[in-house]
This record gives sequence, C-alpha cells and structure tokens, in this order.
Amino acid sequence: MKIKSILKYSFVGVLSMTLINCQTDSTEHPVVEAENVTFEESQAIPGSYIVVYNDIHNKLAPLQKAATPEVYERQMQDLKAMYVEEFKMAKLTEASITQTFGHTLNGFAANLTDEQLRLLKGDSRVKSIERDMTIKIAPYRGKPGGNGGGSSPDQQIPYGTLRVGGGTTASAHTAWVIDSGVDLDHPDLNVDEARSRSFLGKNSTPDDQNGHGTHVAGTIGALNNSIGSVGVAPGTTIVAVRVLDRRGSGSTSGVIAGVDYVAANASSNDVANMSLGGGVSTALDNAVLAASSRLKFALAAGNESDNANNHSPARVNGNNIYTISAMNSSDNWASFSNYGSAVDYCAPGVSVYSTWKGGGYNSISGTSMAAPHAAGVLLLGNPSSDGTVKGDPDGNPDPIIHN
Ligand SMILES: [Ca+2]
Ligand SMILES: [Ca+2]
Ligand SMILES: [Ca+2]
Repeated sequence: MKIKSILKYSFVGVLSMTLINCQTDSTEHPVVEAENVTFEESQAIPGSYIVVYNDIHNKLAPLQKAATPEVYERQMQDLKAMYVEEFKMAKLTEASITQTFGHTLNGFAANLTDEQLRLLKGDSRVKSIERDMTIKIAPYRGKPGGNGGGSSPDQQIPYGTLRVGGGTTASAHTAWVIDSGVDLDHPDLNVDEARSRSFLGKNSTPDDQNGHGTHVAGTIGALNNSIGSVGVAPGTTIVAVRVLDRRGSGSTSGVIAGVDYVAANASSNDVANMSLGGGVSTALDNAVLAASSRLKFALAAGNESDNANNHSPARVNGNNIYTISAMNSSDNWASFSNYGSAVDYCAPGVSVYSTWKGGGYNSISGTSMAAPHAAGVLLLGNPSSDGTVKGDPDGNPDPIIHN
C-alpha cells in the first residue's frame, strides 16, 4: 500500500493511530502544499477547501456572542450570504458552502472547482486556503461494542475519578463535548439536548452513534446515583457537539465548525473537551486558540507515542488550553501517550470505565479518556496537581491533574 496517512484525524483511542511518523517516502507521493499546510493528497477530501477570509475592506463587524443556537444559525446564514456576494467573481453559491465560521476564524468551507480555487487563491480578500481533510474512526483496544444498555449495573466509582479528586460535586458550568455526539437520553448523564448540535449536515442528530463521545461525557459528568459510573464533576450539564459520525468519519471543516459553535455559545468557565486529533491543521489550531479566549479547552495529547507538537489541536498552547497525556491506575505512563512541551498535565487514560451509547457502559483506553478527567477538574475550578507521572518519556514528568 503506497498511500501514507500523515494527516488523518482519528479518535484518540489506543490503536487509533494515524501515524504522522509513518511517512517515509514522501518523494514517491506528491505532497501538496496549500499556504502553510502540508499534507498528502490521499488525506484530502476531493474538492473541499477551508477558505479563511481576509477582511481588507472592513466588511465584517465582529459577531456578538450568540444568545441561543438559533441566533448562531442566523449569524452563519447571513455570513454565508455575504461570502457568496463577496466572491461573486468565483461563482460561489450557497449550495457549495458546507460550513461557515465567524467566531473563531472568518471564513468558510466549500466545494470548489479548480477554476474557482484558482480565482480565490489570486484574491487578496482570501487570507489562506487549506484543503479539507478526512477524519476517520480508529479501532479501540478492549471492548469496542460496550454494554449495549438494557441493564443498569450497580454504581462503581472509577479509579480515575478518585485519582483526580472528583466524584462529589457538579459544576455550575457547562461541558461542551466536541466528539461523536453523546447518548442524549443516557440515564447516567445530564445532557442539554436544546444546545446540542451536529455538524455532519442538515438534519443529522447530535445523538452518539459510536460510543466514544458518550464515554468522554461520562468521565466528565456521569451522575452520582445508584447505577453505572461517576464522573469527575457528577451531574454537570453536557452539550453534545457532534463532528464525527458512527464510523468516526468527519472533516477538519466540521471540527472547526463545532469549535466555532462552542465559542459562540459558551460562557467563560465552561470547558470544551476535544478527544480527537491528527496531523497539523493551521486553521484548526487557530480556531481553538481563538475560542480559548471565551472558554477553557481540554485536549487529548494523542496516542501516537509521538511528540504532541506534531499534532493538531494537541500542539496549541494558551492560558486556557490544557493538553493532557495519559497514565494508568498506578501513575505509570501509558505507552501510547504523546508527550513533549505542549503537554500541561497527565490524567488517567488506561482502562477507564464510563458511559457508552445506547444507555450502556464500557472500559476503554486512550488520551481520549485522560482529557475528560482534566475537563472535569477544570469545571470545578482552577486545577492543582498531585505528584507527577512515572516514566514520562520526555524526561520532564507531567504533573497529575487534581481538583
Ligand atoms: Ca452513576
Ligand atoms: Ca500546552
Ligand atoms: Ca512531559
């Protein structure tokens, strides 16, 4: 197989790895460069581009924070109409625009012909163009199917919830889970369905068809009742921001749209969790950095056993951005975890018990599972730490996050 996956998004679960470092023969395959982003043709979504707008004529007033999701949708509709008008010369149509961004990046994703691409590239009102890339699910180690629901197991407090000093108090703030959706009616979760959204196209549901997003949600806020699991901040309001489908397929543009929606609707002290990642996307990095002025972010470091600086959005640094590596129940480094200077804290990420789609439960591993422990701590206030992880491969042991 000649095709190398260097910049494919994937869920951050063990073995989920789309290895950026498996690129060994880039001379053999043409590497396309668009602006400051490098990727292989094979990972690009044919004809789909992320266009960042350069407002040289000051046509865009900064958008007001959206009071409701409906306000946000109207803002995006107006913006889309503006971009169609602005780029009339490239015959841009509303139908060709697949996502619109206005709170983090100014711009849009669109399906473009080669001629449209040429016209936009030569236009000073365009700041940058990135090719849109595929997000794909990766297999989980362990029990990918989970417990499909029906039964209500006796409650157990996961080791990770205890290790980070959680399990007792709900946060008054909101957890925004940018993932495969969340099981909206899971009996062990408090999901705000009204603010939950899917960015997988018109009429798609924010209900989790995969399990991964529900697992993340449970680690943050599974209820302290009599059944199942207990999250770090049990009972905290969860909003599902679905950017990955039941197979884990999505796009960079969809993830950016999710981040933009969260930035538009969140309150400060809210926390967004992003347990996904891949190679480098400057547009996604910039979106997360911009959104971090409005709320906090917990980011999975990634599972490539690689430097997190090679992966977006893990590599983004900022005051409100926490990149999280993974360890096991004995505070030992998880061999799959990414490392390096971008990492801020370590958290439990091996054999983590949590909620699953269809009212179920599952135990899985990954920095995907570590990040929501940090999200839970951040929802409870400023984080502290309790010791450092043993065996950190970068020689600078990450502090273990603690409430
Ligand atoms: Ca419970
Ligand atoms: Ca960092
Ligand atoms: Ca370290």
